[in-house]
Amino acid sequence: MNESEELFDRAKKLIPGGVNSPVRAFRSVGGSPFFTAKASGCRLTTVDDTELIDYVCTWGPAIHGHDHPIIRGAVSDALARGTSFGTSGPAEVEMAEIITELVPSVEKVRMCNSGTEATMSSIRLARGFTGRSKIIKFSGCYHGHVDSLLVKAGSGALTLGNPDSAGIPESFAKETIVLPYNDLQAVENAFAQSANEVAAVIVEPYPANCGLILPREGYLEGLRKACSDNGAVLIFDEVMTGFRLGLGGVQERTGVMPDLTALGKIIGGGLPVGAFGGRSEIMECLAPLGPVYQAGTLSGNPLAMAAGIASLRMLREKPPYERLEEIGNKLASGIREIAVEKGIPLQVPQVGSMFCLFFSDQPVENFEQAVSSDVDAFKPVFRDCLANGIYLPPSAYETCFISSAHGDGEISRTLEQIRKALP
Ligand code: KE4
Repeated sequence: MNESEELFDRAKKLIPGGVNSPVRAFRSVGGSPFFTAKASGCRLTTVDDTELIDYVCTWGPAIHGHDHPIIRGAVSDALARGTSFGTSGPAEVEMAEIITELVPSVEKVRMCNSGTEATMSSIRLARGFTGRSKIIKFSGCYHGHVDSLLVKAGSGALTLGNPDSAGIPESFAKETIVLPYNDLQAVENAFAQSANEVAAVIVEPYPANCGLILPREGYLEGLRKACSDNGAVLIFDEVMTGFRLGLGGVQERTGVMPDLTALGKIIGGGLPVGAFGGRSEIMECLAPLGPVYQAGTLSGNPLAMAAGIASLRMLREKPPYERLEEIGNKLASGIREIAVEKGIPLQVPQVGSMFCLFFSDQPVENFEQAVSSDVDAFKPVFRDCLANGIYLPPSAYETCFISSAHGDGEISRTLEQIRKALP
């Protein structure tokens, strides 16, 4: 038994499933999960001293690679001034200034401690602002473990085969309308049936929790119009895509402006963080100004702000997006070429530094098509890659991330290994 296996055995005695987040248990890909001792650049080193090229990037935050010296330095400087104040501090003001400067639709922003808190608070705010209770979400989209949104959810919920979590009262679930992504008619029908009851539509503008799915031409614009026509709040969950696909995320790439945006991951530079923001008239419904309550002991924590500000300043000063697009494209097209050579039905959707593998002979445009792809085909590829130093996300329903620390050498090594791993 190696050290990861020993640690996993100990963990399973005290932590449900041995993990603090389900997807880490490797349940859908088999085998015992490795434990990480350290991370640097685009590599993880396991407690058994195995080095892995990392395409999970701690699920998105590590866009600069792990343990970036500028982020490390910022955190250590902040550490010398204390870990938490419980009062407001200067770093929160700078963080708000950067986010409102760079995310086009965000006029006011509130910090919190996770992407889940960001989407949960956005939903509550939309309900408080509109006085309505129904929410429209899309099957396969994952917005964190929010009661109202763990209905036909993606990510770990889908990976474990329970996209509808237990523990959600029927009274909650009936307020959530779940529609297929990329189907505007379904949205129009839903509004026609419950027009004045819909508080918000929440969407991952580029869903990346049931693999990576891209919007059909005009789809996001159609969501925008349907919300405006029906007085519903459009919420973009950009926890994953915010600052990942450009300084202004998907809303900048597409020009489609939501009313509220949920953020997380990259804005914390690897420390626990979330944020939600948008139109001032909506944000000003939040306590202490308005009747919608939201709070957090560690919201705007000085260490998380230091890491996040360092990360965002680097992105603003030297945007890596062209390079990430180029390297992402190189990797995705390389994998497609290998699949064609081998006659394997494989789709490799890619945008910027995000890509995924769907074992399907058709492009995947929604959750239903994602789950009917050959999910089992992913498992041996994952295991073979892992055994040869390439760490892909441990689920066919996640998205791979590339960081600025991934270079041509890593890409060639990865293509070589994927060529061996594909049957
Ligand atoms: P957190 O509460 O995990 O910080 O964020 C929830 C969340 C919200 N919205 C989107 C679009 C997300 O992707 C996430 C979290 N992403 C998953 C990975 N797909 C986190 C990994 C995990 O659950 O361990």
